[in-house]
Amino acid sequence: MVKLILVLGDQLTPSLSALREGDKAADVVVMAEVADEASYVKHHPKKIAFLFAAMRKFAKRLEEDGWRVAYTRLDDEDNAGSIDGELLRRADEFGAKEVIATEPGEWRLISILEDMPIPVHQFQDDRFIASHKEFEEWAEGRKELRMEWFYREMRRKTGLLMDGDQPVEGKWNFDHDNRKPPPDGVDFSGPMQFTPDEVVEEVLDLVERRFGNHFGDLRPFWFATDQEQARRQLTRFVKHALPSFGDYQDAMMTGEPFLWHSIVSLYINAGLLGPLEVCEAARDAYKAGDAPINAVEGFIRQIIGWREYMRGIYFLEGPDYTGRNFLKHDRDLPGFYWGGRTKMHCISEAVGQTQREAYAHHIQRLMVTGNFALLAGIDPHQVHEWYLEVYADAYEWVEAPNVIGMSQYADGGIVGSKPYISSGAYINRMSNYCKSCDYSVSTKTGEGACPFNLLYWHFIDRHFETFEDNPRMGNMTRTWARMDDAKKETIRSEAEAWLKRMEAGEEV
Ligand code: FAD
Ligand code: DLZ
Ligand code: SF4
Repeated sequence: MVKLILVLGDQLTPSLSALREGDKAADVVVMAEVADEASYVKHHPKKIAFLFAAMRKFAKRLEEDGWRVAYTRLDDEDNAGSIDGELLRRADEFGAKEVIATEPGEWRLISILEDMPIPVHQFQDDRFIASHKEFEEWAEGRKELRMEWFYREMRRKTGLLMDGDQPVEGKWNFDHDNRKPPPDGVDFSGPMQFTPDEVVEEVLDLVERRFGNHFGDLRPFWFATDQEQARRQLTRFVKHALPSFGDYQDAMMTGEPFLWHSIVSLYINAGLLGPLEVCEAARDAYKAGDAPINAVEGFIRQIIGWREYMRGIYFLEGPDYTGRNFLKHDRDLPGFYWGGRTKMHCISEAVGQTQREAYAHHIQRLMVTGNFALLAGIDPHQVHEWYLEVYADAYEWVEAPNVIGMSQYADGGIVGSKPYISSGAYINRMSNYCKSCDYSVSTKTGEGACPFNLLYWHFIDRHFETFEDNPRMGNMTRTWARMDDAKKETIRSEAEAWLKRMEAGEEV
């Protein structure tokens, strides 16, 4: 009996578990561009175009490989508009009575598949290094789920950078050598850019017509859209940027959106690159003496450590995770997250490049847009939706633990043992943004004071009781407690006045 094999837009991997479970001779692969997935949040047009083009190319590859593929384009007349609708339509068409799927990366879609009137067998997504069971077993009974301990397990499991059962060069983590401020000049010209071919051009026209009202620039479009192109970007990164990745992974520079980052998250998350293949390329560069240990260890940790850990947390914590709001923040996301004008140069740089490229690197996401939202008390669900919409690499399994957990502390400390907050001093140390800002980073209160400085202490004041016993926040809460009352009152009233102006839509 014919079965349907579902391949979602972020499952573009030839060795996908659903494809392994299927029978090439009898079954039909179902792939569909659907309005529901493209607009349940208003994804950045570049992200939609990337996925649709990559899906079309992957479907062709499967056909060349001997699969029968039922592919629905967004504009097809009989497009049912949703994944479950398309599966039912195709079941009818082919007389199929069941579906084979690889578990989606979002609770919403998992439950849609579970609720279908025909059986859907959801197989594990074993493109990840740790299975749900392994993560659950690791988490079981632990008081704190710290990434560093999980990461060591993943090093042992993969054997990456291991010397027997010990880490190479005697240390698990070389972060001490990293996090340098930006250098004077930048000698790396960013990721490989691909000229749109016919398939991509057709998709760009479609996305322009249908999703032209979503936030973000569609053109110029340069992403890789197949495995071969994505591998070329990986090779370029390893050769030109990896050697400096460690040193400058936290640096930010005006007009330089990519610096020494790899720009591979969108390709790994959609399935065009495998996480192990990416790590092995970096490991090989280390072995060949082409990249230092601090860069390679730091890079591999992001992938087998942070990436796997975030997925583990998302599935461990369950479907209510994105609704958590430990600090009870309820302010609306201000218009400057959608490209409105702001005098804060750091925000306008991070949001501007997000609008243009659907990309910002980790420290921009965490310490600029994330830090600001947390300090200003923005509703974490709105922050979560923003991140899910605007980044080409955003899927809920990875975005939500980064935003709800790491960035907004809305999970009450599962991902981070303290909130990631900073005053303007951190941004000034790690970037050259403050040099071109209307605000003065060295001014704490009064005319021209950097809003991060004001809001930082305002946050400590608002949440003093929550954090006074947190050992990692002790310095800050004690400093606030010791501050004289008049200064505290100035900070409170200036911060509140500033937030009021922001809420009123003034250019702040
Ligand atoms: P590099 O800096 O070159 O890092 C290498 C790789 O490590 C990345 O490609 C990615 O696969 C992995 N990685 C690094 N940090 C993380 C992390 N914290 N979690 C998971 N993987 C990581 N990453 C996403 O893939 N999707 C998201 O939706 C996403 N949302 C984020 C939201 C916030 C608030 C923060 C602070 C981080 C978020 N990240 C997300 C993690 C990180 O910012 C991106 O993975 C990274 O910026 C992607 O760019 P890159 O490929 O150049 O990464
Ligand atoms: C993100 C996305 C978009 C924009 N469009 C589609 C689509 O049309 N068809 C599809 O199969 N998948 C799409 N996706 C990816 C899914 O939303 C993704 O599989 C889930 O969010 C789970 O990670
Ligand atoms: Fe951002 Fe403050 Fe620096 Fe301006 S002065 S760029 S607002 S940190």
